[in-house]
Amino acid sequence: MNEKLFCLEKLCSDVISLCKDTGQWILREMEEIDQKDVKSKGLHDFVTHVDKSAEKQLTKGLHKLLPFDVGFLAEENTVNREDKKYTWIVDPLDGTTNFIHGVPCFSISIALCEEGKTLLGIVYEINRDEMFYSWGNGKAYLNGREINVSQSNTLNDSLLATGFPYFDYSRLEKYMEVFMYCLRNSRGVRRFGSAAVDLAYVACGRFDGFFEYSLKPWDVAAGAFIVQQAGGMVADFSGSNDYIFGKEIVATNNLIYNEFIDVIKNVFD
Ligand code: 2AM
Ligand code: CA
Repeated sequence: MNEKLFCLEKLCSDVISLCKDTGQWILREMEEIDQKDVKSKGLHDFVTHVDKSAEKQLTKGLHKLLPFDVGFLAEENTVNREDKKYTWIVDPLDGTTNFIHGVPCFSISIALCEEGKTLLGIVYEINRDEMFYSWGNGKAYLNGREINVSQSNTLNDSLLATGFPYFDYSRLEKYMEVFMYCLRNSRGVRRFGSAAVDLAYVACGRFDGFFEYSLKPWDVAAGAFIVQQAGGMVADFSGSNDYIFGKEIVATNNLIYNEFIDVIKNVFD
């Protein structure tokens, strides 16, 4: 299959419909969820039948939309990973811990990549019915309205977001050093519990910057792309491009990037 055989704008709109349907189903399931439904995948890492069923619904729908030469990289492994020209990177429920505790911040995150290059990204924050997306025309959208990163030009004027380490404590001290710097030198630091939402909020200018380590490709692929399309910057902690598979990410508006990455580089180098 080659790119001429599908229109990214139409594909994006079809994936949006799919996310809406699955997202509303997830919301209905939240009423029923019980601690007995929660299984542990690793230290402090949980999964429910809702994550798995949502992933099946999404990957089935995505397969119908693009049936050929497309593989999946999906968090719950309900589909085999195969290396193809195109890859859907899917997190059916980003913020599972919030979901099982009834805290209303979780999302669906879907990106389509062609040999490592992201072609489209969608983050659907289910509770607020907010659809963040871009299909690579140089623009990003929230519920049909174009969005851009913020204009704050110093960390001191910035609201930042992060995710606290919850299983890999090997870099906790360095993380805390950056965190303390941010506490002292910004308007504040938020921790919402869905990296995809944090990135979407950087894209639309609610947050000015975000950093976290130990993230997986499905947590960041879509959101990082939306940030870039909205005019922002994304990097790993050394300022390079290995932020999808490299398990560390910093995303900012274009104005505070140098100041923020210097703080992170100095600590993590
Ligand atoms: P997940 O819900 O898809 O696993 C925020 O720190 C990120 O880490 C989220 O994107 C979340 O993705 C992941 N995560 C996994 N387990 C977590 C936990 N116990 N607490 C916080 N985040 C967790
Ligand atoms: Ca997940």
